[in-house]
Amino acid sequence: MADAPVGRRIVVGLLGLGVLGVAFGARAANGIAELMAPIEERDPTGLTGLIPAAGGFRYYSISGGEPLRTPQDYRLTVGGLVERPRTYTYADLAALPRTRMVRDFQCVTGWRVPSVPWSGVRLSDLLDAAGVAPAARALACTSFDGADTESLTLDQARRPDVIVALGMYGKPLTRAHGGPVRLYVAPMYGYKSLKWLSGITLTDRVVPGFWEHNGYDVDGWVGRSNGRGDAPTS
Ligand SMILES: Nc1nc2c(c(=O)[nH]1)N[C@H]1C(S)=C(S)[C@@H](COP(=O)(O)O)O[C@H]1N2
Ligand SMILES: [Mo]
Repeated sequence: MADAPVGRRIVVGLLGLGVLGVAFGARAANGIAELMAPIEERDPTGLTGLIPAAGGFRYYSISGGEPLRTPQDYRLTVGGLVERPRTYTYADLAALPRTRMVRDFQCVTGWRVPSVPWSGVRLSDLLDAAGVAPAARALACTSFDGADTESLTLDQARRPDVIVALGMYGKPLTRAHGGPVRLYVAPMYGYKSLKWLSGITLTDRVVPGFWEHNGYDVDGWVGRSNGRGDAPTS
């Protein structure tokens, strides 16, 4: 876990971009963010190997590698404040109704990949199946990289554009992009889309995750959070 000064540096950097947005307009600020991205990215990801990847994506891994689960040994547990805790296999998830959407993918550091086709299971379907207890207010999600964590409020998690993703670009999700299963939170910055998803625990309050401990907003809305003036994702 990085310490507080790192987090503050990021916040200051992002606020600076917000000021530029006022002076030059949001488009210019986006362009500047692109130029500055390599510097910005080094801050939150002191632990990270950043590799520019195909199609404008950058691979992120705070654990410094790509953990491996095959579809055969993959498991997703749903527990905490639920009536029916459950462990899903990959085959269980693949058999559930599939949601598809084409949306931009945007990292808070400025890079954006337009019109990415995603497919997966609505998180709300898994929550309904689990029977969320009345005391539950939020979700704490874990990754089988053993490092990254993310939170969502229950209301955010129930949105129809928040999925447990199994596919990207019409193919099974690749290992580098968080396969076999990752979160995909369409309206929020990329850090909310936890890769290599392994667990969902219903909690009575928001438990800030890795990126929030490193200075990012718990609510990661594109264009509204983290002091950025990005256009909303399409
Ligand atoms: N497990 C894990 N999930 C993660 C990250 C990470 O480092 N580890 N990085 C996040 C960030 S900051 C972004 S922008 C996206 C990047 O997704 P990609 O690696 O598929 O491009 O993954 C998010 N999910
Ligand atoms: Mo990111």
